[in-house]
Amino acid sequence: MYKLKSRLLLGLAMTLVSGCAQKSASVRVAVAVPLTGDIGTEGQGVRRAVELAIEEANQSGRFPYLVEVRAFDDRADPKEAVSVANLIVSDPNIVAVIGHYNSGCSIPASQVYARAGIPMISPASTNPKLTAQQLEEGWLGPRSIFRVVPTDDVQGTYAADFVTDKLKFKNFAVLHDKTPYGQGLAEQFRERFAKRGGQILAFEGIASGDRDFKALLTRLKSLNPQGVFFGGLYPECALLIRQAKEIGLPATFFSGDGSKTNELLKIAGPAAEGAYLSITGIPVEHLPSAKTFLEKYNQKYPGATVKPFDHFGYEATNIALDIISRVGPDRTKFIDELKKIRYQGILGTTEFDAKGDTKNKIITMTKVKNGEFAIVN
Ligand code: ABU
Repeated sequence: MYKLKSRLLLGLAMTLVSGCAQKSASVRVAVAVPLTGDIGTEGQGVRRAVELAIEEANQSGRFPYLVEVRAFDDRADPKEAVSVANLIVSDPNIVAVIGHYNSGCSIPASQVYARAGIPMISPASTNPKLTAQQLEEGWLGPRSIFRVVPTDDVQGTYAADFVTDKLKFKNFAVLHDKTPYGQGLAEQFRERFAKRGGQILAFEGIASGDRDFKALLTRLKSLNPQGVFFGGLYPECALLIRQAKEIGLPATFFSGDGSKTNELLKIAGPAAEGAYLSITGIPVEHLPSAKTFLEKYNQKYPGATVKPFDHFGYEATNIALDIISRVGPDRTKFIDELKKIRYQGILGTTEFDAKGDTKNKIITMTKVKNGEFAIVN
């Protein structure tokens, strides 16, 4: 009896020790986004969503090891993104990267990841080049770059068709922030609008970080455009909208997914009323499949606002976790699985095309009404 008891106790102790040993081994997922600066508001949201997904995975008990998040701040700066990417590839425990946010960061960073054979899933970068570059001759790695958001050719075309078909606008002034995202989206809009018979009265770049656009807007006023389309991010978009109102430019403002955030409403204030902003996918609060995600997010982060790309970050992380649970922390196997995945999650079914782009191509148009974004398509 004594011997049996001792053996049981020894067995239990060994199980506990081996269990602890297994859990102490860590497998890492990196999230690389802006965590500081103007765009830090958006990147912090993605980080929160990624951490929520990882916490749920650890609590589920489905992994024999601890899955850890490593968060990196690229400050929305392409050079910093490359530095961050080099740090990430130097950590052998990192299996996959969720990031980056800005296309201008994702494109150069992706080249570092590809050379190291690390898979990357962007929750927000929409410039087509990010994935298209992998099909070009001279690409220095496996085809390992993916994204869960539709691209700017889809969004720019959608916006141009919307203003042509629904609003019957005949002319536009088009502005952009000279970044791969902002300029790319503006070019897609310009091309499609002109193709549909619309007139482009102006096409001009501004500098990210500029704060005074009154001279530019006064010039645009003399052209009397029906609409102004801005390709860029919310800080500049909000100021353009506010200053247009201040100088009496009566045109309707349009922008894309980089501007559609509650931060824009805070800066632009009442001047934002009537502005149109397109967004990738369906806003999370209108997605029945995201109800539980929202509940858990609000529970874990009371008082935090869910940002427009958070549910994409959550989905990208859950896709990564699903693959790790099936093939283990092996980057090569991970990439092979990602290419053929058919994942059912809060975005519906996610599958990737030959470039690595999601096959989900939904764009939603919103309009600011009573200080909120209302769906209008
Ligand atoms: N797609 C919205 C903003 C992020 C980017 O593509 O640069």
